[in-house]
Amino acid sequence: MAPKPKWYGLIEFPYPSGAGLHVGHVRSYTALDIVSRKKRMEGFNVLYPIGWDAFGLPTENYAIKNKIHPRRATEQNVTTFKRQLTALGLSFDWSREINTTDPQYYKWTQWIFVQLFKNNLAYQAEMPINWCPNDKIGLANEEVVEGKCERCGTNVTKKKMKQWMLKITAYADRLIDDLATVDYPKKIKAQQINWIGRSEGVVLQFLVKGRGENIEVFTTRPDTLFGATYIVLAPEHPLVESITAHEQKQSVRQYQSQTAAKSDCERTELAKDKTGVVTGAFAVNPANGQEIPIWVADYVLSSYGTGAIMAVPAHDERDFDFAKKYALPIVRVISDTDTMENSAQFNGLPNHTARPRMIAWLVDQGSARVAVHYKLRDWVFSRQHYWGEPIPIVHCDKCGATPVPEDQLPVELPNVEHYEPTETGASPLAAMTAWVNISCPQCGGVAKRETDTMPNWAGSSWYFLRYTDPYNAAALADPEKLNYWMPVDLYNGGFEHTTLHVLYSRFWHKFLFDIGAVSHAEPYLRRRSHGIVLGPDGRKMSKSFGNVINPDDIIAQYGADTLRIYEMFMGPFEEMIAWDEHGVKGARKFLDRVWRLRERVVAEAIDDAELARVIHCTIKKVTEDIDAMKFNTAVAQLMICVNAFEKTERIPQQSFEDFLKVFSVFAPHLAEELWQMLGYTTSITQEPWPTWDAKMLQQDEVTIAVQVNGKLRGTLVVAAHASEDDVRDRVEADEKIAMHIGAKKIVKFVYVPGHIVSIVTTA
Ligand code: ANZ
Ligand code: ZN
Repeated sequence: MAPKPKWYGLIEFPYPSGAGLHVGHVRSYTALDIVSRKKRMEGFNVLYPIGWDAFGLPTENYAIKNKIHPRRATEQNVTTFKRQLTALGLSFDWSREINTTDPQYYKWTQWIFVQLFKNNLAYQAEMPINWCPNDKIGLANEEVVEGKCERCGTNVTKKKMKQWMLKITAYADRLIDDLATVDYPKKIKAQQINWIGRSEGVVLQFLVKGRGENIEVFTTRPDTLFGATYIVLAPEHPLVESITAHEQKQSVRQYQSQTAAKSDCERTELAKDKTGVVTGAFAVNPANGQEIPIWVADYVLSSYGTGAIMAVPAHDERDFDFAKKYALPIVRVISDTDTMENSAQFNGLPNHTARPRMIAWLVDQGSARVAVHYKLRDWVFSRQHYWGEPIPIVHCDKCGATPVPEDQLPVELPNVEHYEPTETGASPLAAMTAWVNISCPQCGGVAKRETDTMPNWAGSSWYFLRYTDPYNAAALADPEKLNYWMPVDLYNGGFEHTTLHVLYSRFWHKFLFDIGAVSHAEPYLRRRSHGIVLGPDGRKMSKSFGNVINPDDIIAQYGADTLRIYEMFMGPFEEMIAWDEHGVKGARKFLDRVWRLRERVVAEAIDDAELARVIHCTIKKVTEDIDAMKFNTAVAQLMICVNAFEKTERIPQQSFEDFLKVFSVFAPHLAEELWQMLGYTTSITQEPWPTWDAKMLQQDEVTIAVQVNGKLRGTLVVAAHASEDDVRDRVEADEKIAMHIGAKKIVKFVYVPGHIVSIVTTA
């Protein structure tokens, strides 16, 4: 027997929160369950696994609040989730269940970190990090939403701390370019590209007047150089201190400390009132030797480009606002017809001609170099919290940061008495001196363990690899198994993970590819996203709105199949949809109708062409709709099929079986029950997926509309394959239509097969 082809379907493994399963999880998991069940029946070797993304702040916070250990809280939450998922009849391979908090799992998360460290992609840096004063935790940029902590809503401030960083920027180009090799929705690709924000421009040198130093500015608009009327340094720029004139020192320092409290988001907001302070120093414009003032202003960020800009108020909105406020000169260098002006030898040239010539001229004279900058920043990877993977590093005065030897992994999270964050911002692990003090693995001298832990994005950056070989103690997975199962054929998850989890995991996967640990450059062949399920009131489900629907209640009242069918039928899969109790009732009624059909099933074959046509149409439509992830229209077709069954007194068993097979992937419990009632002792899941016959799809007769001079004048039932001549004969023989033609002559007769006849007559 030929080996089965593989198919790997993946859902984003859940975070086992205290709140239990959400109906949003149900939408995503049911959809991929349907695809997985169908693929199995089509003869694929299917991997549809599940596990727990169980480290992270919510569990830690829940544990602190409820005075139980996060490990216990996680166990309880997993038990609840498991019960709920099992009730839904999801066909997960439970033998591959993984848990990111299991030391045998995070051993490999730590191993990957060590490889990153050895390849200079993990490093420590003193970083002004986003700091949530409430959660007492450093936040990645992505966790700051409009200047506020994503978790608790507190205003985020800045705090300088030594952090572990991962050099995702080293992969920026490949993370953009390789998107061309995968099937993701356009919107998701665009979001990733924007997030990485590759920007091609030039770095220009502006000499500081009276000093030997240059200020470098990054600009995407070197063509506007003659219009640069001042320079702006970010308040954190290293030159601020040395160039500021004596009499300006105090106001500059004051301004710097004001800025420290603001988030990048607040600082660069277009609408915000611009502030700044003059340094008293001047810079020389390399294009015309003009001396222009140097300012410090917080609308320039230290973390982007070179942390300094040339301001061109005539052509840049932020610079314009600033120049207006501080009465700085505004010089237009590009006219309304896009030709150059106020630009010396470039005057009169079209902008697109001047631009490359200006760059060449500046590069020639040594005041410019071409540069690419990215919005993407390196990934702040450490957290000062308990409930995460310990970072497997030992600090030695002599040897510096040294990785824990691989044969000593995992570095297990010790049991601490207090896992509350400390007021100083240090991890609770820092207080465990017995654990912290250790001898250096390299020189044997006195050393200390790293006490920071990894962010909750760590375990989810490679979990899909572990499913291929979940109990392997010698490697993150057996290379042969990885090679067989990877890449993931279909990965479904939330839109909100596009720039975080999906990007992070692509980065790790590319790194693992580079060191030969995996054999593909991209982890996911096809990515799709489901729309979120809103509360009945159209708002996001939330405890505080009291609009949360608990899947347990729906299952208890209507059954798991009802919940599955309802969530698939509620609307297009990728769209946001509000919960609707009527829809749930409708789904249950539909299942009741299917249940009653069994009374009319007869063993003998019946020659019913119309019923056969509906069955074949149903198989075709459901097959194609599942492939295209149009689950709602697939359910609609199942309903059409049930209508057709209800119209006949006797349903041939063969037809009913075909229906049950395609229906079974949506409503597995009811389908299995009916299958057994037909006398089968094996499961319907073992049946091959039914096929359709294209010849059977045609309708024998069709109803067509007849228009005379643009007005509907009647309908006719004709053979589906009738020729235009046949149809014309029928039309002319029809008394009612003939009445509308009367004595006039037909000048045009158009027949659109199966749909409409359009007749134009003489006046
Ligand atoms: C002069 C200029 C003239 C600019 C003009 C724009 C328009 P993107 O495309 O996002 O890369 N810029 C550079 N570094 C900055 C920083 N650290 N903080 C804030 N703004 C910064 O944007 C590049 C442009 O953003 C650069 O080009 C610079 O302003 C500004 F008509 O230089 B431009
Ligand atoms: Zn040492």
